[in-house]
Amino acid sequence: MLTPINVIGHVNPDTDSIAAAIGYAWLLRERDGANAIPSRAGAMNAQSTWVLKTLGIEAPVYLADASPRFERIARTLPPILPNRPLREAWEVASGGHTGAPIVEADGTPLGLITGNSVFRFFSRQMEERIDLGNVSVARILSEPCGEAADQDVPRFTTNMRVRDGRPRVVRDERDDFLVVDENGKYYGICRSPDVLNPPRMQIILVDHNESAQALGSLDEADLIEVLDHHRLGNSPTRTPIPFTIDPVGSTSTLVGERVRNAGVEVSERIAGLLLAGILSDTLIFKSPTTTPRDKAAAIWLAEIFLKNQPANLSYQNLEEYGRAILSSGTGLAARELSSIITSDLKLYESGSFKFAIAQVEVPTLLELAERLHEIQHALDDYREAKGLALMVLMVTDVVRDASRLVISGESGRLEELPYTRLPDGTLEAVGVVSRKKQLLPVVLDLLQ
Ligand SMILES: [Mn+2]
Repeated sequence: MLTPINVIGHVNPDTDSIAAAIGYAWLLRERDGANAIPSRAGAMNAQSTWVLKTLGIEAPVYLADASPRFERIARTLPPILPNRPLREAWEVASGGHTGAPIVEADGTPLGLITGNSVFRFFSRQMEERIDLGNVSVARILSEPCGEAADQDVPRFTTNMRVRDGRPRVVRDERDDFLVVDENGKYYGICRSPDVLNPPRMQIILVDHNESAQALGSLDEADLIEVLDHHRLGNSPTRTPIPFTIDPVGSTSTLVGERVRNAGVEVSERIAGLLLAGILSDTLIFKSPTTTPRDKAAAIWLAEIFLKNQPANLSYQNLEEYGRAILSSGTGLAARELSSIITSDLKLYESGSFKFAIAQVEVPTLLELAERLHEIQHALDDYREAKGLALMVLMVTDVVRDASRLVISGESGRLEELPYTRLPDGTLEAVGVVSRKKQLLPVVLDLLQ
């Protein structure tokens, strides 16, 4: 079997990370015949959940870290029922290089037939039957194999880290161990050499390259490729790898371009998914990070998707689809206060002036009013706890391209911000959606 390759986006995955992982894994399978598995490094958010459900696409596999699991080293030998004759199990155990798995009809493993277990069974039979005089090997081999199984074999669960099972294996005299699924049912057998030296996972990072944003234990895996559109911040690799950082608006753009160049036939679902990644990351081309390449890729994908939409959908154009995607995100009412403030927070310094700008994207600003009071308090608390002079929360309405700024601290320094002050004390910044390219430069100017 081909080595599995996990294609995975950053932790706290957004729609671009999910779409790029699924789309790129699909291309690698389609174009290169690779065993590429779309993966995710965290829970799906409301928007990407909506996109996958709308398109009828399965969520990527969740990978908490890149440390190999027992599933990876398990050999899935066909199980043998305990009432089958020992001869049958012995043929498997002596023919292969592992023990033979003896498993009840309901999938519960009873144990393993190994050279040792059979030897012990023969010895017992000889002792018991010595008085009868005539002990035939053929007769012993026709006994139910369950009787001869080693029933004390340690069991490891498929999703357990191999490194966590290693101490147990090192202490044990056995060579073979059972692997069971989360329900304790038989999955396969693993051998001690594989436990002591498991194959490293093969990982492709999409939509990020900094290990701080990647799944855990990346150092235990082989990083074999990076496809991204963020600033460079990766750790060294063991060998040279294909490494792409292209300053476009989304990683889905880069995947879409590769799909187009490969000339492979792309389904409307994959086209709709990559299109969703582009529209989400560029806020339907309104984010200042958008480039002509994002639009070109989106238009090409939209042509494929809109013409052959799944039966339940009837989007007229790319904008309508984009607005539906952006509206599907979680509103302020349903979010934890702490996540509103800290899930996308960046710290800055201007001389000795320390400040923070947090951003939260919402499908509507209507819910801000009812939570403004507690948000303001939480900002004040956070700012004081961190010793900041100023803290700004940028609540961005991604459907209508406007932000509301909630300010805590020395707001006097921001009096000249070119935005409208509303009666509730917040600032209304129409057309402002990017912290990096729009808000931050204006704030830094005032602080000079
Ligand atoms: Mn992205």
